[in-house]
Amino acid sequence: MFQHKNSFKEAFLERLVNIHGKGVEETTLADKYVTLGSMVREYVSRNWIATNDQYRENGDKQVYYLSMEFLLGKLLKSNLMNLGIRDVCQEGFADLGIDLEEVEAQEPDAGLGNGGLGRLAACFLDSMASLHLPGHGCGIRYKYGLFEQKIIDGYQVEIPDYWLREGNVWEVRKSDKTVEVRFWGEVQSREEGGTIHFDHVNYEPVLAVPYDVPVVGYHNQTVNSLRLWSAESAIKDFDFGHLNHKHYHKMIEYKRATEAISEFLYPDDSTLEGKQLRLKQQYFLVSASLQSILCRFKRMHPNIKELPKKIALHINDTHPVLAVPELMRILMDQEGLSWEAAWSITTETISYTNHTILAEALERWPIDIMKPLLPRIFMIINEINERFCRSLWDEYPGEWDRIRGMAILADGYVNMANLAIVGSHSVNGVSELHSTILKQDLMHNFYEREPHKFNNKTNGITHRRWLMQANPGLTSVIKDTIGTSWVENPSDLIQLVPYANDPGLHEQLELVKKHSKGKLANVIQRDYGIKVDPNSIFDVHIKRMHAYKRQLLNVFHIMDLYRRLKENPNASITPRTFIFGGKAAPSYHLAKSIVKLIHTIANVINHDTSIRDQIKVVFIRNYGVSDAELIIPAADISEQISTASKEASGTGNMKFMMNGAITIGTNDGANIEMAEAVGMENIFLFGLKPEEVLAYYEHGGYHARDLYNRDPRIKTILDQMVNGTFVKEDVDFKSIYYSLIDYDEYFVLKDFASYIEAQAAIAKCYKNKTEWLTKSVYNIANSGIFSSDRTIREYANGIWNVKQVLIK
Ligand code: NBG
Repeated sequence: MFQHKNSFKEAFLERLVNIHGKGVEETTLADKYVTLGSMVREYVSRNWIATNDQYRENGDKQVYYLSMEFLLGKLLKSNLMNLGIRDVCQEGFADLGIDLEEVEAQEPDAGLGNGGLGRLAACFLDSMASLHLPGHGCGIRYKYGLFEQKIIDGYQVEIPDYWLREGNVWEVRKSDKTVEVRFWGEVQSREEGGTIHFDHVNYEPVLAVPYDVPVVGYHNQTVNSLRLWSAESAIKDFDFGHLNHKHYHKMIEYKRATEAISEFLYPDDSTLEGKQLRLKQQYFLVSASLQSILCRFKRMHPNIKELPKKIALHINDTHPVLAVPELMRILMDQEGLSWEAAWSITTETISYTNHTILAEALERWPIDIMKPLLPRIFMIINEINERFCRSLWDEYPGEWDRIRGMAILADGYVNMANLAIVGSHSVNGVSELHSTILKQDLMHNFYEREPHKFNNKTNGITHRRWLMQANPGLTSVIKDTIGTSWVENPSDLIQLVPYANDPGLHEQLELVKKHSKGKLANVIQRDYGIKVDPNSIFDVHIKRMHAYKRQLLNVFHIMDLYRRLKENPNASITPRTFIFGGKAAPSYHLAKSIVKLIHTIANVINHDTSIRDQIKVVFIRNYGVSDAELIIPAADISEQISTASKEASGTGNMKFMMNGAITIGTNDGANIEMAEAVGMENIFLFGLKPEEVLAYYEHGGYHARDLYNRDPRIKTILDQMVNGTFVKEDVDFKSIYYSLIDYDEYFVLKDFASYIEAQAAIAKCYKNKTEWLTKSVYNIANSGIFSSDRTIREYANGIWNVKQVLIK
């Protein structure tokens, strides 16, 4: 049906009418989306089955990427592109007077993630399938994704994101693969044939029902799977006795509690949510995934000891770390292995990525919460801890502080990162700097004991979505200049270097950028009523709202620029459009007041005619994957200005680079490797170095108030925040004000002068078109190593030991 536009048109029209039961004329764009989506899903299924058959027949080693988050965005366009059938659809639709892009826009974003960690998982799935690697995702089918952000009167308001309202054309419910996950109850021990067995009794069963989503490789036959688990009640199997009134209520309560497990994604990517429900979600994901993975494994391989040869389990941050005790439980309680045998299989199978050093994000669960909820799992964790601590006592006699810091159970908590390190064979960070900090600082004691476990895997992004799909204009310019080998081998983008000064290429790049900026400007005008000039510098800061990401520093630059224009009305600057986007965690008050502050200054600046439209400030509400695809190609400047040492890697930074934006950034995360790749002259780095920041922390910070008193620019900005210059309404930004003046944990004031200097250099550089475009070419040319294909190859070879499988 996708061979030729005519057969496509025919098949499409027939489906459209059949599925929706109305005449073609009456169908909506959404109907058309569902129709095309289901056709594509069906088209994919042949290869999907073939892929699974081949994996099974060959008994190839499989990777399972366990993650609480997969931030997929939309799938129709990327599936059409990966399948190589988008042109046929576009032509067929053109004949029918249908705009394919409009149809694609109908798809709701699958927002099953918070930010970088979830989006990284989605990029990895795309790379694994595109590189012919047998790698699958395991996650939760949240009914509600990350909340929808509304802005009311400048404030963030959260609305549930019921993304499944109209169903999901990509998923296939596999009821026959349902498994049971057990909570609560107690553990009984019994002796049998000289060994002790443990039985989990009086538990509450929850059914885990898988919904599989195909993951389509780029121009190959591979279709891997993303298995998302949904929680359902096991009413039939659960003994309520006779359904009298009391039992009825108990049943309703049980049903509600069960379904709640896959209801909501926790909207926080940086602080530990100490909620029992979150722990339930984590165990639900892990137990369901492991049961189904082992069931498949056992059908093919009778010898359980082969597990590490045939399966790699990767845990995305500590959220799925209960995979360690869960695998131990299955191997011992169900497979009858000894502790020692189970332990060596478990640690050889599991590997772990750390994604942050922020103290508040390091997971610790109160024993009081975990023990009753997961009695057998807790028992096993306890035993892991005992054995581990015993070996520490032998190695470090009397060093109680060291041992307490490394213990899995300490001070009434289960320390999840320690469990992850002890229970896996590989621990990696996500950029060189981050991995170094793990080794030298956060995990130093572990590193000293087992240095071989520690390694780095610098993050990457799929160039298929973030360049080819998001920026078709730039894609064809690159193809016209250096051909197409970079599509397969993104590092071939380096072939652009000889053209770095090429006026012809510059001209085309400028045209493409203008076009993208125009498109974004139209959306801004349409959705926000703000008129922005496509000739101004588009200076973009899009990511989660967090103090360490320092949206405040950006705001202070805007306030400073504005002050200068007000003081000198005839001054002319390089006009700028500042674009922000990002959600604040609902309970993160400071981040929410920064959202309000941005709206407050935007409101004043955008309406001040005296500055002659030289500055505009826009906040894109409900920022998500699809917005990023629109915004990034239109950006001139990429704001990557986190406090040095705090951003583990960043991945947005790489997307901008690949689209030719110039980075203004700190020496943090992957920015450092980007600078090494592109050269210092093609990136604007500023601010404290990570070692300086860490040294300040050692000594309790610095005196922010002195800076306030010394630098009149800073004083003016801070005073203006609270003295009514911007704030005509009844809000106060005192909490921001005091957070800076009293402690300034994230060195906003400390880096201010250096940031302003870098921004001035950027403004100057932008005036010289040739210089700017040359930098832009160098950025694109050197972005290839930040493709997630490179990252995934490193995981495949360095951690998982998994080989390519070409699907026939
Ligand atoms: C985030 C880091 C980012 C990093 C992504 C992906 C968490 C816990 N961490 O810097 O903050 O790019 O992970 O590795 O979400």
